[in-house]
Amino acid sequence: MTRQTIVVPDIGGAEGAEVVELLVAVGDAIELEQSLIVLESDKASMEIPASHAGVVVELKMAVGDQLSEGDAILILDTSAAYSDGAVASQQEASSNDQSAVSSDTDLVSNQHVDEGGERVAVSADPGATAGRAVLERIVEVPDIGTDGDVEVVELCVSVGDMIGEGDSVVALESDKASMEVPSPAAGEVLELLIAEGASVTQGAALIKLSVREGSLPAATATSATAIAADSTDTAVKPSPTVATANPASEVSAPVVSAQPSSSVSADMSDLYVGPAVRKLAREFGVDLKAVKGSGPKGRIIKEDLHAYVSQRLADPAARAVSVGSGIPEVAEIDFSKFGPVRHEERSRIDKVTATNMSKSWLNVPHVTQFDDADITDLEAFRSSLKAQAEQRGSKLSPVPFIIKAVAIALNANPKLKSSLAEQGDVLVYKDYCHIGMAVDTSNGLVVPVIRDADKKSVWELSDEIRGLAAKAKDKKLKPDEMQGAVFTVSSLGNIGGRGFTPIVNTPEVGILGVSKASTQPAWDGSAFQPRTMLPISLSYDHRVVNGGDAGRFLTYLVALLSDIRQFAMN
Ligand code: CAO
Repeated sequence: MTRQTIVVPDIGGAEGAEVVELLVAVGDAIELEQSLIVLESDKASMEIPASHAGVVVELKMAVGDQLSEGDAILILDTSAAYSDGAVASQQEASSNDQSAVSSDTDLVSNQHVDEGGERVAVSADPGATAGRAVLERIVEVPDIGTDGDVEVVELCVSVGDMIGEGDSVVALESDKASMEVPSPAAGEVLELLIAEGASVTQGAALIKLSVREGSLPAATATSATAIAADSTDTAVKPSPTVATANPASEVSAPVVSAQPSSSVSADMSDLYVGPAVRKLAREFGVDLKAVKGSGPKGRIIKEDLHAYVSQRLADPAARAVSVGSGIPEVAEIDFSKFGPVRHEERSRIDKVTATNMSKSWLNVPHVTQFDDADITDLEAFRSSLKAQAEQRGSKLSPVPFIIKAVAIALNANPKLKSSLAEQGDVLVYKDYCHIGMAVDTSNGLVVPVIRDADKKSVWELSDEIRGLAAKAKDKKLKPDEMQGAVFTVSSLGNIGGRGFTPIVNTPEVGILGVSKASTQPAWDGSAFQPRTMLPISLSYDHRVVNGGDAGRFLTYLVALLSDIRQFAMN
């Protein structure tokens, strides 16, 4: 087997991007460039492609981990047989290789499937690819240093959860200590075998876990007993924990720890708190060391956290710090009082956008100015280019013309592309013209950046806009493709609306909102003429841009859009 560690490639300098989705599992045969995981940074989601083909033998991270360039994602078996599209045939070969099955089976035929307090079964997995076994594993209460009962004070997982090795399964409380029982392996929770409040002793079954072969902890491998189901025995054994072996499975034996995992998580020694409360504390931004626990042995329970937060909010001094500017908060309402409701966790991008919008709204004195550009000639010209666009294999929307015109207008009005520095004492003028373009994606609003928009032709801008928008929608944008804009264009023209007041994307000082063009009657001095009018709105930071600056910029922009021959002069 040739093991190849696949690492996070250059993701444009994003540090600590969160793993939000695993797209492959141990045992999967993957192709070159196949997406492995989805990472989410503050700015974007991106799928990380495989740099080699092969079979996944080990995952080196889990959902929720923070990864940076060079961090390991997984280990692939890239043996020649697995690469170059030979994956399927290799699997076929291994599934038919009964001699390999027997030899491994011989090795383990005397082993019990109930070993060291953790019962394991190899199950048939109709969905599994050949070469990958699925184990059902009962996680039990390990040696907790007492013969007496301990109470299950918290269930940390639910059925269907994908959990990582070491993730807490339950929190237990004895008369001596609180402790969390970590999962000995990564997998999916199939069944909860215990309820909160139950009294348990060592060996009691807690949950049933479905574990992919190979995802068992590496640390246990050295002291482990190799177990494989007898491939000749396809009957379900009487034990509830034993299922059939998948006769088609490759039989590199799953490895099972002979010892249960350690029972007490390290930081429980000085702080008794369950993972659910820890998670809540992280969401509130509360340092748990400041919270007094009222549970047995000083355990911090949810009620302690709520009381702490309420008390902090009631304290005017703390409040000024925690909610900034002393702005009264909007009270949360229990909407279920009025009818059925559904709660959905927001994407990280949505949450970051919300924070950035609030930050800009609260810090930047916004003014929005409106105008209409007569784009009748622009539209006629654009229509005349339809065939040419088709020949080039693309489509030409009004947006590249708008970006081109904005770039020209920005260079003529550089204050609109400046930023404040040194607490507002200094203005930074930029001699480049990178323009951000808001893109609406299923994952939230992202703003890829068109570099040097002022130096590109309308065709080049069109291609780049389409490319960036497609990448944004496919979560393929890198962080550096979303950095460095001097100004943003937010076009809702393809969606509709007569005008809106966009929020400045700080530290930029201006943003252009583009609404839907429509045919309007325009008075030419003797009669009304049908003209195509494009409503645009400019929001600006009034600390930097005054009405005169904004008026000049917008008037010039309207002139450019109304007479695109001007483009040729710039
Ligand atoms: N008026 C009328 N029609 C317009 C228009 C306008 N201002 N702008 C675009 N259109 C039309 C085009 O003519 C084209 O129609 P045809 O195919 O009939 O010619 C269609 O809309 C093209 O739409 P598109 O989405 O494929 O391409 P686009 O270049 O217009 O827009 C992009 C690209 C990325 C800006 C857009 O897809 C998008 O995501 N917009 C939303 C941005 C957003 O959410 N802003 C709000 C941010 S603040 O919350």
